[in-house]
Amino acid sequence: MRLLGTEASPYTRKVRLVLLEKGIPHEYVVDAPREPTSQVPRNNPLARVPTLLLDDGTAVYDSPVICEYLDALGDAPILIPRGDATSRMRVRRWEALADGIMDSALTIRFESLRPAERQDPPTVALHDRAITRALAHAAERLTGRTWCEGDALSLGDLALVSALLYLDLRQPERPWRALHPSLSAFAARLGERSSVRASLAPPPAPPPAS
Ligand SMILES: N[C@@H](CCC(=O)N[C@@H](CS)C(=O)NCC(=O)O)C(=O)O
Repeated sequence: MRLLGTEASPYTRKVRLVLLEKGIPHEYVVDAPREPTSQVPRNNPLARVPTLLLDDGTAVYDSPVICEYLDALGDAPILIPRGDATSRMRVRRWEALADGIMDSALTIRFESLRPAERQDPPTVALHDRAITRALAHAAERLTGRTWCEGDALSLGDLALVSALLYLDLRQPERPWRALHPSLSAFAARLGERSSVRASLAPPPAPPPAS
């Protein structure tokens, strides 16, 4: 299988972490969907990354669907609980919280790219408040805990660290570590995992043009 994504995309990082944690063989291809040569719009009508291409050409999107599919491929480790409906809901809810942080941070990013006179401060403030609340909510629930849910790594952890790394990239001035020691410790713990380190390494170079 091939994963089309971009280095900055937090949703792509979440999927990469799932692939790496589960040891699923794959090729990661950096492919910005707006580039004229991008394969993304041909495969995903929404023209968004991440898009996962299976060996038979099937395209899988968006990131929660991809993560659920990948998790169902094997049990080592199980990242979305299978049996207990409440545990499963809690992990998916952590993912929703993290994805919501990503959504709001992306909205703020797109606003910042518009000419100053066309930016909408109320929109930025709305999404900024959502991120602030979501971080406080996550921090409170992580206090005294190692993992978002249960006693092992789950998709919730991978989604949350992806959201935090995106904040580091796009909002380095946001003092979430100082405000939330439990989140800071969580990010440091997750940052030691080889999957997270590999996702932050420079991507493979494209093959030379012939
Ligand atoms: N809900 C989607 C969101 C994906 C998304 O918005 N990806 C952004 C990049 S972070 C994208 O591809 N935007 C289109 C573009 O940049 O042209 C998911 O979870 O996969």
